[in-house]
Amino acid sequence: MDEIIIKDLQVYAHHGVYQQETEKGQNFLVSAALETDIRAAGMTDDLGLSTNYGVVCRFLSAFLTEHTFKLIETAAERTAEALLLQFPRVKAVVLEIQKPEAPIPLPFGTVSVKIRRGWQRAYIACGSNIGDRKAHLEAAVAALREDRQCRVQRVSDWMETTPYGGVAQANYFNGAIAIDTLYPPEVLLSRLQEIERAEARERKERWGPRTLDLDILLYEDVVMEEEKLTIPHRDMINRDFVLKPLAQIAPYEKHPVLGKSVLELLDEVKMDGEKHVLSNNE
Ligand code: A4P
Ligand code: MG
Repeated sequence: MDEIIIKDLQVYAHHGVYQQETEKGQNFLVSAALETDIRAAGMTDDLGLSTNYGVVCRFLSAFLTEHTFKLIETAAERTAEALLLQFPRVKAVVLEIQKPEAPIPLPFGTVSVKIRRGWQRAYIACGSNIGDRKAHLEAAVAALREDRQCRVQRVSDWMETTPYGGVAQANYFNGAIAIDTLYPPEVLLSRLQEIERAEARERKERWGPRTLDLDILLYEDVVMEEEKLTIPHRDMINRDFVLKPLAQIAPYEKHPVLGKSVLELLDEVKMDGEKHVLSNNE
């Protein structure tokens, strides 16, 4: 990805653990590599298609002088987040904050922290089979749209499906949502569970009826297997009601373990798997 690079922006600010640091202040040097596509701006000579580095410098300077943090770790974390929320063309930022006048009673050049933060693509499966099923799914999309740390990119059709998993229950509506998010996977899961709770989801029976179920299917090419969170979703490859809506919004996205696209996985489940999708089933 292209980059716009700012090196050693000087900011006089008040971050530090010691009282003298927060009271008197000191110089910090901020460097940022903004990962962003600048081809269109380069081809047209139009600043409107890029991110103005002067504005970014003023933003960094204002943010770091208006806030006070004990740790430069926190200063970097919060600054990166604010920058990503403020400048929509920036996909990720590598941010370094140096503290060359840190109170260390030894000769040294500088100390710094350096982090990379960015928007991450995640795919979410949603399902409902109690009450106004489509309204529950719409509520999930609305809640994600309202969350500044998430940007809803695509939403599939809601597809009516017969229940899977052997529990006798009403038909579902299922769908898939593509988001870009600043949340790491575990935090995204908590956020989705909050949204489920807001729709009065009660956890009773495994595979049983629910007003709203939100599962993380894929998160970039992350592979993790913990009891609380498994990515890619453990059972997605066996579920036509997951793969069909997912194929609508991300047909060529690859399963990071199997190396197969969503379309390939859907073809396999269509051939050998159970059939649950009633509508949209060409
Ligand atoms: N968990 C682990 N990995 C993940 C992940 N990738 N995304 C953990 C979300 N959660 C994940 O989920 C149980 C635990 O899984 C969570 O606490 C989380 O830490 P849950 O939603 O609380 O409970 P559950 O309903 O017992 O499990 P789950 O996995 O959500 O249910 P399923 O397997 O999705 O089954 N038939 C049709 N046609 N359509 C459906 O949508 N859904 C189910 C629910 C059954 N039959 C269905 C449908
Ligand atoms: Mg779930």
